Amino acid sequence: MLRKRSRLPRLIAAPIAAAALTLTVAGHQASAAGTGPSAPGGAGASGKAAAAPAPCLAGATTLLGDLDGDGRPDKISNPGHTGTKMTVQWGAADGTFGTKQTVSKLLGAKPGEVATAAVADFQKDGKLDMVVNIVEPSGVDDPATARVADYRPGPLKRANLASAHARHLDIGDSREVKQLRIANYGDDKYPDLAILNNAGDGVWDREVRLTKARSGPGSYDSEQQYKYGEHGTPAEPPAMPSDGWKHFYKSCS
Ligand SMILES: [Ca+2]
Ligand SMILES: [Ca+2]
Repeated sequence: MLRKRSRLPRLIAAPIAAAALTLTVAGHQASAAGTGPSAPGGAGASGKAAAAPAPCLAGATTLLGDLDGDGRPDKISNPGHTGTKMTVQWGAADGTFGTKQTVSKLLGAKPGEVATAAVADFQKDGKLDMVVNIVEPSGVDDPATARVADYRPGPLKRANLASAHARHLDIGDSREVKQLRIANYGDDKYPDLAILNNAGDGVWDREVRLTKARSGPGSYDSEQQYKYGEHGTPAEPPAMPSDGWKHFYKSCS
């Protein structure tokens, strides 16, 4: 018993020394990789966490910014600023962009449904976020309500634009959303939302959702609506902002 014990330290000593050597080598490699100019090899996780460049505009209706969180800019196009014809092209490692994919299809809109989206970095964490609304228009005066209405903070999944932190947004609870646009209300640094909707009985509204620091677009607020909202009709719809992206993002060139 005693003899066995006395030999124990020596038996353990060798493995410990080996382990210490391994740690030293690993530590050296890690620091060497960290000091490299690009360190692309690094641990996979650290590569993924690399910050993407700030979003920028490649034209009035085209935003370059990281939507899926891989650190590479993706290309988001929003013809007419309406949010109804938005497309995404995922950025590749060599700086090119993949084929255009319609946001409507990625979101899984069904036949007859209209998908509307607005993209900006609402909480200013460097990753683009998306507001989505999916509704089957009523075709009559009575507004249809949304099947899906979410605020989806980035990163979003490439396959279906899902977010791990998506939350319901009340934009489609009682109104039929026609357009979603980025807007600037209150003049802080957080992008806000302007919504064109069918409110029923021949009334089309511009509704607003203001963004608070780091929380994304808020709920309906009658004071903000009174201050920034507007009524109209299908024939004379309320004015909608088209300079939201331009206000918050600089040109890429
Ligand atoms: Ca990306
Ligand atoms: Ca964000």
